[in-house]
Amino acid sequence: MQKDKKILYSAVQPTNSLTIGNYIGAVKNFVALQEEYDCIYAIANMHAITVRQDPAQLRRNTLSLLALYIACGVDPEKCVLYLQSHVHEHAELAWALNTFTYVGEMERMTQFKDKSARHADNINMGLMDYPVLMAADILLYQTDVVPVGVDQRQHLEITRDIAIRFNNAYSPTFTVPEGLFMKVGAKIGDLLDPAKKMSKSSENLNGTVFMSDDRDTIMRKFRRAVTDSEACVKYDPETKPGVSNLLSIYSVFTGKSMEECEREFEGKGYGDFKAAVGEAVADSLAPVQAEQARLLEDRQYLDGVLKAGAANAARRAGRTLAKVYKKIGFYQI
Ligand code: ATP
Ligand code: LTN
Repeated sequence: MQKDKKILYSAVQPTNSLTIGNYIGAVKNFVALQEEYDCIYAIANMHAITVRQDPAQLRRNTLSLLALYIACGVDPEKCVLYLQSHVHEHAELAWALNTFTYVGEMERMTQFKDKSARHADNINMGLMDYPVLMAADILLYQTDVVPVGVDQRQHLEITRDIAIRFNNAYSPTFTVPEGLFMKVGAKIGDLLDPAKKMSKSSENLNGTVFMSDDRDTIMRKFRRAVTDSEACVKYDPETKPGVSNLLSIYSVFTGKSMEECEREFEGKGYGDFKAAVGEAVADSLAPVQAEQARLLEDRQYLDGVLKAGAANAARRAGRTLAKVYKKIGFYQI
């Protein structure tokens, strides 16, 4: 056990294929962080069913996300990598935490309001309870740090509130986690509407670049990306949201600083700029896609990773849940 390292937890839902927004805002950072922290990464399939999923597709997406994690460099030897539904403590802690969460708080969550509007025919209790399950995920592992995109900031705040509330009602039980938000790429915008976050569930997917897109599709999507009429490649998210979004993507995929990127495109037109961003993304994704495909052929290896991950996660989660059950007065034999 790595007691000297801080505990870091994050998860991604296996809905659809991941976008480069998910990659930049989440998975890419997971790789860099695994050296410094005691990392636990989950595939949040229990969160995924808050929106109706096709069962066969959900199973496929689960393995595909696992393979993608590993293909991107998340190392199952260095961190805990597991499937949320394999560890029953998540559902159990979520139930207990429900009694420390107010209906009004959940109704105010931005994501709940957005998703209720988008899925008006299925505003189920799970959709509303989503942040409590997320709090259970995080608190079960005595997490210190949670790297997520800014869209999850509100959920992290409520996790902290619930932890503090529980600790005050009994005695210190949960570590109160901190969010870790990256400076560049915390919110990648839609290529056609950069004010909106790039999402795998937009109506128009021409502004969303998927990790699984081939080179031609990637080039086409970047060619059509919205810019402005200035013909000047400068980073200024306020006045130039489209160009700044493309610069952020370019900077992340090439590893160059923003200044370097700006200098590279001095005096160049948007056509050249957009083509260069597309090339950089396609070049970076090609080896990841190849490795993901190779891993997906090796089901035995992937199942082994999930099995080891679940055993490890369950051991850690079990300790916290036992403490909680004792404090709330569940009789133990
Ligand atoms: P959807 O796009 O369907 O609304 P989602 O991608 O937000 O769903 P998750 O798959 O759970 O939902 O997100 C995984 C991670 O990716 C989270 O940490 C989230 O903050 C991050 N993320 C999602 N979209 C972006 C984005 N456009 N820019 C940066 N980070 C993002
Ligand atoms: N809701 C998250 C996915 C998620 C998560 C978590 C992230 C589920 N459980 C715990 C961090 C910690 C999202 O990113 N959309």
